Order: sequence, then C-alpha cells, then structure tokens
Amino acid sequence: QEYTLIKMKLLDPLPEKLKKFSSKPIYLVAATLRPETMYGQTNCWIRPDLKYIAFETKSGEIFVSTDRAAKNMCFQGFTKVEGKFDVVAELLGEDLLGRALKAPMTCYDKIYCLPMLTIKENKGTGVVTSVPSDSPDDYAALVDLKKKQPFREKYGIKDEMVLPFEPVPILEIPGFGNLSAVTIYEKLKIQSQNDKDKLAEAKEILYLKGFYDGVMLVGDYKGKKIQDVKKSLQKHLADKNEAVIYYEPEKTVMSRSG
Ligand code: ZZB
Repeated sequence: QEYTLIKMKLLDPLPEKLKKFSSKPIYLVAATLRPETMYGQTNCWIRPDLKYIAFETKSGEIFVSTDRAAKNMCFQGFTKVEGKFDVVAELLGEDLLGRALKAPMTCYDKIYCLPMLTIKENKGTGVVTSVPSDSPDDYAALVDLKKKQPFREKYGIKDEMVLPFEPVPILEIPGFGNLSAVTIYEKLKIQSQNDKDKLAEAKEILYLKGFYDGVMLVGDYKGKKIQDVKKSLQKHLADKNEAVIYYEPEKTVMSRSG
C-alpha cells in the first residue's frame, strides 16, 4: 500500500520532551491516500493513549510517528543508516494534544492536534490528518469534539482550537455535493466517531465515488477530475518537501512466541 506522508510542522511552544530539538524542523507525519484533499485540512488527529516516538531523518529533520512506522521508514531510505533509526524522544499522544501545526495547502494558517480515540496503532503513522469535508471519520470526530465541551476539557483542548474550524468545500462529488462527508453523515444518520459500521460504509462509498467522479474545486487543478490529478498533486507536495512517499508492507502472519 502506497501512502503520501504529509509533513505537518510543529510550531512553538514545543512539548517539553521535544524542546531540545528546537533548532531542527520537527514534523508530525500523517499517512494519507488522498493527497488531493490536503486543501481541506482543519486539524491533526492524535490518539491520547498511543505511544509516539521522535527520530532524526537523514536530512536532519525530526519526524514524529509510531515506533512501528519508524521501523518501516528506516527501510525506505528515510534515515542515515539503512534499517536503523535512533529514538530521540518518547511521547504519549497526550503530550502532543493542543499543539499547533503548520500543514501544507490548507487555508487555515495554524491547525491543532486534537484527540481521536479510534486511531489504529497498526496502520500508517498513528498521526492522522483531518479533512472533515471528505472523510466521514474526520467529520464525525470533529462534531463529537464541537458538541461535547467536557470531552474537550478532559484533554485540555481550548475552544479556539476546535470551534472556528469548519469543513472546507474542496471537491465536488456528483450526488454528494461539495461537502461529501457531511452529506453522507446526515444521510446514514451517523451518531459519533464510534459508529463503526456506518462509518466504514460511508468511507467505502466516498472513496469509490470520489475517485471516479470527483472534481477539484480549488487549487492549480481546479475543474479537473481527481483520478487525473492525484499523482501530480502527490509529486507537487513531494517536490516542495511537504510530503514523502511511504509504503506499508503487506500484512504478514507473525508469531511472537515462536
Ligand atoms: C486524509 C483523508 C481525506 C483520508 C479523505 C480519507 C478521506 P484506509 O483506507 O483504511 O487505508 N488514517 C490513516 N492512518 C490511520 C490510522 N492509523 N487510524 C485510523 N485512520 C487512519 O485508510 C486510510 C485513511 O484513513 C487515510 O486517508 C487517513 O485519512 C486515515 F477525504 O487522509 B485519510 C473517504 C475517505 N476520505
């Protein structure tokens, strides 16, 4: 599986455990299959109880991801020594919540790390960029946070990190309009980010519809079909050093106990 890793730059004030790297650029790296949706990023999702690590890349940048993803990256030429990476800091998702980021392409100047409880440990980097206009999971999680003040408070999330951020119309999908995730959320009567089956169905439908019939509403490829511009947008991001290509190995059956 090929993902685009979006580099989301961590802004000041840095978490305590990363302060000693302030002379280097620090990125939270988010794995996505939808580089064409990066115009609509409104926040970054982090799982509060998940362990994240920081490691240095061969170009002297600091990347934050799960340990599992770093292991994959070190076999894909990301680090100085093939197959090796040095953990320079260990963090808990909690340490990153509420931190500000600069993400590529989005119209929002600064976006924030917010809690999502359904992030999977064994997929991507554990860092997830949020596009509530086109991803039903993201829209559901954003609505949960907006609706529930105690939920924000529990994780120390201030109102201004959530309430001003609205889904941005970036793609038109015939039959679903220009905020496809919002349309399908309402159509399937999704209740929350834990509405697993409906969210899986919604995602399936939008992936397919979006890929074949979706049209860009913004950016250099405005008016063009998604399937024709996906690759170009990925390359554009990579050329500007705002993204890298990352492969996830096929799932293998492994026995821990031998
Ligand atoms: C931005 C985006 C915009 C995404 C969209 C989807 C959609 P898949 O298809 O199951 O492989 N994601 C990445 N890592 C994780 C994780 N560890 N746990 C939970 N979700 C994760 O899923 C890949 C997508 O799931 C990624 O692409 C990412 O969200 C999220 F408009 O990035 B996506 C219709 C979906 N639209």
